[in-house]
Amino acid sequence: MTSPITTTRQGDVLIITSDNPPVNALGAAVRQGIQAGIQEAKGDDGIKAVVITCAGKTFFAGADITEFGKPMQEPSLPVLVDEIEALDKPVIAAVHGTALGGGCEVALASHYRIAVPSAKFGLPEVKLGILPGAGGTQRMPRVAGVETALEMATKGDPISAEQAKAAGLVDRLATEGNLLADAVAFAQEVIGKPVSRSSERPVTVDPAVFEGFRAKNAKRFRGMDAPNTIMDLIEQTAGKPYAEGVQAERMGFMKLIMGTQSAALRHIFFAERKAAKIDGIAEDIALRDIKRVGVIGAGTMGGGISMNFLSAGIPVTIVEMAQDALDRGTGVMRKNYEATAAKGRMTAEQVEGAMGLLNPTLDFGALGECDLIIEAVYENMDVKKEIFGKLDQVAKPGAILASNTSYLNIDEIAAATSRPQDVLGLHFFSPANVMKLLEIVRGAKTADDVLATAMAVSKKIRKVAVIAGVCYGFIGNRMLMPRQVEANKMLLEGATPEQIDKVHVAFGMPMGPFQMADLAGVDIGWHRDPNRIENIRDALAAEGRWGQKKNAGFYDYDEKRSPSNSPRVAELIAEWREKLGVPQHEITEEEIVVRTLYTMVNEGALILAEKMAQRASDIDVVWVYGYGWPPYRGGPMFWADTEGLKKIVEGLEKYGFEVAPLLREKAEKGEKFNK
Ligand code: TC6
Repeated sequence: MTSPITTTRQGDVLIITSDNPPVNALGAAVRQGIQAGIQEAKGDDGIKAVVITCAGKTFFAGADITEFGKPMQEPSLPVLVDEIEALDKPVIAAVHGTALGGGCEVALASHYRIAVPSAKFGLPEVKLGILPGAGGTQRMPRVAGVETALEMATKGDPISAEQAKAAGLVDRLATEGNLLADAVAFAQEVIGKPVSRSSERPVTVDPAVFEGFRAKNAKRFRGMDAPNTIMDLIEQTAGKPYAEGVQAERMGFMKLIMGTQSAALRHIFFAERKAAKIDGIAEDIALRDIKRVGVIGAGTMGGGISMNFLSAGIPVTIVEMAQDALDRGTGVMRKNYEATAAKGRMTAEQVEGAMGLLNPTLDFGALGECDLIIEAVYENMDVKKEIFGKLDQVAKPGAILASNTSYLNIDEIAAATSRPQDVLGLHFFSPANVMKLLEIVRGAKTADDVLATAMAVSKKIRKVAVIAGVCYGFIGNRMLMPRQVEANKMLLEGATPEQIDKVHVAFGMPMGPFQMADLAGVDIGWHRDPNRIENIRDALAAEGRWGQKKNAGFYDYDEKRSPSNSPRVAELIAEWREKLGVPQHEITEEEIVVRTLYTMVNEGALILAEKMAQRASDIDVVWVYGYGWPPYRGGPMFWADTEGLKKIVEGLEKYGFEVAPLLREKAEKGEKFNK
């Protein structure tokens, strides 16, 4: 097999080039090739300096994640980076694309770093539940300072070459497109100078920095193993020799990589990428061209959906029925962009650029120039059918017609047109300009190229998309239903909203079912008839307890929106218990887990058996990216696998639930949902 590494010479500079598509992951062959290159430099007096660089779209994007959990082939990455650093001839890392994880550690072990301005540096290991285990926790503080190291290694977000230069991580910026020549010139300048090794640099640590950092991020890192281990390791750089720190790093790495959190996070990494693959459709299918998008409805959803496209540079025609609604909608979009600009995440020119791509109009006929049209009006089948009938008249041939419905039948909507093959669901999640998830709903007649185009477009607007089949609530909302039903029942049987929410928050969710109801609005879906009160939720809504927006819902809220238990809600619950004659019992944490979480897994098994999701990992992606399921638990189906499917079945049976046949079958065979 040919090596992905080649070495060439320019004068007395040895150039080690990796060509390991798609992202130059540091797999065994790459590591062996670099090691051979370093040996070549060591053994040849004619070589006075080394440049390490990559072909293709990026510098090393990290260790090869597919190798994790398998026997390690020599040299390991920690050994390799030490050999790079130990060379007594200057080594220059020449960086383009993204130097991530192990890639960033190769750069840190090199004696100098040069990068094109578009390059990025990052330590994203924490997002995989592990830590920079090739000296990264020890070299980064020495090179870029403790604060930069803490930010990069515990949060995992990359920084620009410019920021890296300011932090001391990059020594020199190269001219875009001229990286190799600039790197060789840099190498020639430093030939003969004593090499500066990152691991030998001193580091100063102010304990107050750590205290402050931990306090500021306590909520963010709640329940997560990796960030806490990383903070400890960086703290250890103070006053300790490098060798000792790196040994602790090794132990920390091994512990994390063998843990469930890392397995869950790696599962989600691959699940997200797998979700983009549509079963039965060739990857090279010809796509439809999407140059302009139409959005029907300038409400919260329509506005948020439009912003995705505008931000990606795709012009949008947005249609409303009345001028004031149109003005209000475009006003909200502008305000949202300006708020982003105020936080420094957009420039004023970018705001104007995005808004300049928007064509707000009352003329439905203007949708005739759009290649993809998304309907985002309220949930009413008759209204939607009427809109799609009208769309059929004005849309150009081949335009994709999408509904943003959260529940309704896409096939019925498609039947209102003469072109059901062009119709599908695009279910965005609120706030649509922020939430990463997109459910692409495949109708019975949706054409393959329509689905594939929707998937490609989702990538352009930086969404994580999952294919769902036509069923009530698709994947996410369908699984939310049993959770909600059981949570409400438990209120009547003796639990408090706080008791149920607490279990969900302790599990790692951002909030529990009742906190979520208060945030979304208790009045959502209420029939608004004060004489028709059928349950506790209706009773709250009828009293104007609509949730956070009214400072009262399942909880009472003060001016700062801090919740407290509500005596009035307790009274209402007691009234309903009595009225319905529901027997009381003590509700344990176990019961809450089974009735609100195991039931979701059960519904997920039904969804899978009905082929409403392509694979179990797609369900996990929906819950992690759309509903705040803690990524370190890998999504409901992965979590069920880690709990053990037998245990899930026993729990469901104990509380009298009908177990989904697929779940039972897998439990009996000792199988898992995710292989
Ligand atoms: C580490 O370094 C630990 C070090 C300590 C050791 C002791 N390995 O994302 P894309 C695949 S941990 C293996 O669609 P993009 C990916 O699965 C690592 N495979 O591309 C996909 O395969 P598919 C720290 C990898 O242009 C294909 O490449 N590094 C790896 O949108 C294309 O990927 C990270 O966590 C990998 N490391 O984004 C970085 N990376 O086509 C992870 C990617 O068969 N990677 N693949 O589906 C990324 O963030 C992004 O891939 C990207 C490129 C920004 C590099």
